[in-house]
Amino acid sequence: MRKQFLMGIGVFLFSGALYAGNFWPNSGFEIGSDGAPDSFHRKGQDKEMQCWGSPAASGNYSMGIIDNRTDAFSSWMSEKVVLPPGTAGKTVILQWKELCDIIGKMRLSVTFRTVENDLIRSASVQIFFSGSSDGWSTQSFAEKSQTVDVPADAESMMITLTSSGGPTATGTCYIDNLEVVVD
Ligand SMILES: [Ca+2]
Repeated sequence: MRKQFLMGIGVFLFSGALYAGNFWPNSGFEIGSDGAPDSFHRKGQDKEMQCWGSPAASGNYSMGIIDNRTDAFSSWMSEKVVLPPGTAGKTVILQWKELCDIIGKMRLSVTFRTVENDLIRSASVQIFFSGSSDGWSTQSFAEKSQTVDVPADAESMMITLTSSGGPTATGTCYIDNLEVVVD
């Protein structure tokens, strides 16, 4: 019941906000259950570091990591998202909003897999976060984007937010409005 209610709110809030052609599910992180947004699950050494809730750039939820340990890291790993037909071999644009204050590095990791579920290692992309994002002092999310080449033999894509840019990294990083469109 709660999930249906949230889905209704999500569609209402974001029907006009999403970029045309976005194929990443649950971009605003508003839909979820059991302490996690749909499409992502908890990974890493310390599963108490992940957070799902406020602050948010849209609606009531962002997805984040608050890492206060220099000896451990934490991650939110997405499920496999099947690429829309015709995406393989092209370039996609990742767009997201971030609110981060980090000592060391955290990162978004983008990976691709073949139809046989083999990781295409050469195509993996790491997008690093460090320091304070624009607007941190006023708790405003900064808008970011990054182009990523999709290998010709890719069938699916995964995105991971992790505080492992070295386990000594500490700080806070929230992301919201994570969208992927074909360039
Ligand atoms: Ca949101």
